[in-house]
This record gives sequence, C-alpha cells and structure tokens, in this order.
Amino acid sequence: MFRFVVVLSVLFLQDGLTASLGEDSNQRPNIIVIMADDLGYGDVGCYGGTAVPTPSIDRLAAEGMRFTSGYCSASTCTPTRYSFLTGTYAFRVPGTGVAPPNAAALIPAGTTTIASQLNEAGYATAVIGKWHLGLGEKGKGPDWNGTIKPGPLELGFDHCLLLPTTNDRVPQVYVADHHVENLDPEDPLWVGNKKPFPEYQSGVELRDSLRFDSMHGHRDTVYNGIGRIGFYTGGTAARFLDEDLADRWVEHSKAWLTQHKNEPFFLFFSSHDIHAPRVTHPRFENAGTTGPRGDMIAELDWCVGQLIDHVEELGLTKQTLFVFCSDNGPVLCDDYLDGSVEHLGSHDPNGPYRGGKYNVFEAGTRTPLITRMPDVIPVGVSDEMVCTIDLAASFSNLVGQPIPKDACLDSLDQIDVLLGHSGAVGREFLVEQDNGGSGNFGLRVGHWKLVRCKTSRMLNTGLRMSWNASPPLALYDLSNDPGETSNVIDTHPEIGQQLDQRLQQIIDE
Ligand code: NG6
Ligand code: CA
Repeated sequence: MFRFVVVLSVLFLQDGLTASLGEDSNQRPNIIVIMADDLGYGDVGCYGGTAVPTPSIDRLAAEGMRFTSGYCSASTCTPTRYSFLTGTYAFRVPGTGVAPPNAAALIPAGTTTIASQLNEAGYATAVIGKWHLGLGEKGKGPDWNGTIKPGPLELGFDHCLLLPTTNDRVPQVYVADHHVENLDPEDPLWVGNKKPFPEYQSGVELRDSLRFDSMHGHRDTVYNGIGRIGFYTGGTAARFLDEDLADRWVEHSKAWLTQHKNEPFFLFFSSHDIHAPRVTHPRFENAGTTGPRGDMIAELDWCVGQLIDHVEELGLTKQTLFVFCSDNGPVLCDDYLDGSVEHLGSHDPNGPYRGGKYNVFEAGTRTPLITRMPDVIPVGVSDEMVCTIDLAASFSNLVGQPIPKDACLDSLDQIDVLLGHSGAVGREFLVEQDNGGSGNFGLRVGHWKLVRCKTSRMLNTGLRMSWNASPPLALYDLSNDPGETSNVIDTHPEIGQQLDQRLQQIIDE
C-alpha cells in the first residue's frame, strides 16, 4: 500500500513539475531549506511582525505558500534538528537535548537522514551553518586538532561548513568537512569544561569588560568581548568573529550552489540568526527599533534575500524548492542581558500564541514555515498542519527515494500539502516536545491541544525567563482560544483522557 501511494504520488508530482522543469523529465527540483534559530511565529512581517522590515522572507510568502500551522518538533534547537534530519522524534532517543561544546555525534554514522535520502537519489548535499548535533566518536567527542568524524559527512552530506554548536558556546571556529578550517598545528585548539589553568581569566574575572552581562551563565571563556559556555584556548588563526558568520555562510553557499548548478542539489542553510549572542555585522546595527533581536532578524532576512537572488542569477528559480522554517520558538533574554526585553516595544514575537522557546505551549514550536517554487506551488496561505519532522519523508517521496524500513519513524509524507495541492490534508496530530527529559509534552489533534506537564512548572511561558506553575494536564480549544488561556479539561474530561492516552501510545510506540 505504502509503495503504491509513493509511486502514484511521484507520478503525479512529476506531471505537475514537468511544466516548470522543462523537457527533461529526469530533472528533479533543487531544494534549499533555510532554518532560522529561535525565530518566533510573529517575528517576521508576513506573520504580523513589526520589529524590522523582512522583505525577503515576505517575498517567499508572497510567491509561495505560508503555513499558519507550521511547526518544528521541539522548543529547543538540538531535538528539532535531530528530528528534522532523522525523521524520528528526538524524545525517543535519550541524550538529544541541547548539546554541550564537546558532545560526540548524536546521530550514529550511517543513519538514514533527509540528506542521505537525497544523496542516494543523486543530489549534491551540503549543510552550511549551525550544527549543534555533536561531532566525533561516542565517548570521545570531536578531535579538534585531527579528523573530526563522524559528522554530517557520515549522514549523507557531501560537504559542510559548520559552527559546531551554537555561538554562545565554544569554540568560534569553522569545521569544514572533517577539519577545523585554518588551524595552525603549532597552536592547537583545546576545548573543555574547566579552566585550562588556575590563573585563566574567565567571564567571572572579566565580567566588567564584557560587551553584555548575563543573568547567570555564559561566563566561561571570553572571546570577542563575549562570555561563552565552555572553555577553549589556542586555535587563534582559526577563530572567526561573530560579526562575520552570516556573510561567510552566504558567500560559501553561493559558491557551493554555483558549483552544483548543473545537478540537483540540497542545501541546508542553517542560520545562527536570531540566537544569542545577538551580534550582527555592523551594517545591521539599529536596523529597527527593537534592539539586537531586531537587528538579527534583519540579518536573517538579508541572508534569505541573498540566496533567493543567487538562485535567480543561476537561472534556477523555477527549479528550486525553498523551505523557510525555524528550529524553535522565541525568547527575549536568553541569559545575555542584551536589551531585547527593554527594546521590545509593541513587537509580538510569538504572535497570537502562548509561550516560546523551552516549553510546549503553541509558540514553542508553531513557527514560520513557508514553501516557494514558482509555477508549482500556488500563492496562498494554508492552515494545514505540517512539521519540519515531515520534510524527510516528504522529500523522499518528491524524489522517488524509498525510505528504508525502521527509518524516519515519525516523518509523515506531506509533500502534497507542502506543494500547496488543493484538497491536500495535513497532519491530524502532532506531538510537541521541549528540550526533552522533563516529561512535558504537547499534543495537538485538530483544534484540541493537550498540555501534559510532569514538572508542574514551565519556563518562558510569557516570553520572560521565569517559571510558571502548570497543572499536570490541561486542555485548550485552539478554535476559540488560540492563546491557550482557558484550561477546559474539567468541562471536557473525556477528551482530555483520550488525548492523554493517545499521547502515551505515541510515546511508547
Ligand atoms: C541554554 C542557554 C541558552 C541557549 C540554550 C540553547 C543558559 C543559562 N542558557 O542552556 O543561552 O544556549 O541553552 O539554545 O546557559 S538552542 O537554541 O541552541 O537550543
Ligand atoms: Ca534554537
């Protein structure tokens, strides 16, 4: 049955795509997934954002399909990225929460991923940007001065240019394929979780000289005036400046796209915007009135515009499927005291939804999601439910690559929905997780939303980093209460119970 559906769908798609792909029916669409970091539902113009103009992201929406029920699968970075790549919920695999600087590869080499599927189908594949899924052998972690393996190249990517974790963690170096770029062997890179020697000056000692202070963390190694999580020494020639990240990745992506313009390609452009530390290139400083968070949104939008324009210059606009998404919902102060709370003004990063990064209310995972492929995807707005976890099965179907048994367990083929086919129906249910391990989950089924809170409290539910009390089970009717303000579990106990059982079944599967 599954095979039959796949074959039918591929035939149908190829039919639909032939017009824009020209005579060569073997030609398959290029795919560019742009994943933003910590970008909220309401952060960009086409979703109601007022922080700064976002003409390029808005352009994708104006020329494609904008989803109002587009989700990532977790409200922190590592589990969303784990699920996006593997098509399996991160909560099924222990140790997939936010990865520390020396984390070993979280996804075992040889695992079927969105990249390996496309690679096997003949696509050139690259990930350029933030990784944050660990590197190197289990029990060892990255060999910073040697061959850094396994990593993306053992998961179906032909090429990578990575920020290994996030930029608030050490080290500030690029990993290009299997090596730290520009590393001088005379000046080896050391990364650890303790001071390298007792008199080492960390963010605690240097606190008064930092570009911005923090609430309670980010006081280990200080580099470029910014306190980070974790310590490092050496590797001086290999270090980049925070200000240059976006430029480098855009420039590198353009070169890679040009190199692969004559074959089908898959680029995972994994932006660090708008994650803390919120430091942009100086040309984006004060881009809006909302402080560094808004500046980061402006930088992100610039990256999107550069990629759109470059694909156009290559003459590939109609052959290229763009997917724009985020890895988790918004947060204002993410420990660094960078003025994001004070400068917020009337901007509403989570739009009409409750919560954000770190919790399982809607805004933790309901985030911007846009698909664009002129002449294939109609222009419009879709309320169908789709999730970044579905891209693995959906792209596999799109290119006719069968999914091996026991792979991509939770990824549903939503290609018809993503391509905006009329009548296509999205997900019936979705599990929303936080960083994992808390036992807190959300389950959306149709217009019902169950919030299970095992810890009886949740962080950042009002876009402030404070804990809020939460009942063990709450039920919200999103059709008249999208903001999850009114818990109706007492008036609908049977629905609450059904959803709770269903959530448990999915978790136990
Ligand atoms: C938290 C960090 C936060 C951020 C997050 C990961 C503190 C107090 N908070 O532990 O700053 O790094 O982890 O963000 O250190 S994510 O988007 O990569 O998941
Ligand atoms: Ca993130």
